[in-house]
Amino acid sequence: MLKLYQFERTWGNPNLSHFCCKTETYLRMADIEYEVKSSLPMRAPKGKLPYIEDNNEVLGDSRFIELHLKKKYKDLDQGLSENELALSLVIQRLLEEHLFWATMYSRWQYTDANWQVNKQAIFGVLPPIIRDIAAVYFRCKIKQQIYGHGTGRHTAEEVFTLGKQDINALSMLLGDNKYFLGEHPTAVDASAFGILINTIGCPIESPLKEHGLSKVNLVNYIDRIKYDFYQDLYTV
Ligand SMILES: N[C@@H](CCC(=O)N[C@@H](CS)C(=O)NCC(=O)O)C(=O)O
Repeated sequence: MLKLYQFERTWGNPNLSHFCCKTETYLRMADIEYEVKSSLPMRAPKGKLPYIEDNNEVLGDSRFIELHLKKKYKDLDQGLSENELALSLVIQRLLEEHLFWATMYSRWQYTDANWQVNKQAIFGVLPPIIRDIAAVYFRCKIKQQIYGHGTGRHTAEEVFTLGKQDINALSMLLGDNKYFLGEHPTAVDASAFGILINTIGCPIESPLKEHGLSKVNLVNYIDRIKYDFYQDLYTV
């Protein structure tokens, strides 16, 4: 059976990693059988989670995993028009390559309170001294990534100004739709759920989260997908 390697569940959500949550949501939306294996980025083929193992094939990066799942199991985007496919890609890139970084800034850099919550969630399982060393090492590394991306060069106000623009655009595009491209879940919804629940639906406080919470359609969208595809999280 396909194995999905990801962080431990936490915060009552599918995953604190946007991309792990995205991948698991695709698997569930497409009704593909899989088993979860807890892992850490240093064990992953590209040094980042998630990765999968499927019949001795090991694949890293949620975008290549998605291509694999579409080809081998089920393509959630089947039947979409060329325009819809283009829109789907554009929305995913905004979520994964832009809004994502504002949420990383919120977790790793914005306030000490957020950092403590994030640290506990990721490193809390490790023994005390190793936990602190790993936390310092990874915080430094991720802050460099945020800086490298460009987000880390802005003031907090600027980071959240840009992030709020993303939220506004996503809320406008979703409108009253059940899913981004209509009545049925497609790949963009797996991505949107993974990134939005980790923006609005997690215990990391910021003006970005507050702004997201003011968009009722986005809040309902996340709640609905969580309820429809992660019933097991409600019964634990
Ligand atoms: N483009 C990758 C991004 C994956 C990613 O950024 N994973 C993060 C967790 S959300 C990670 O493992 N980071 C560890 C690191 O950068 O050292 C994907 O789509 O899977």
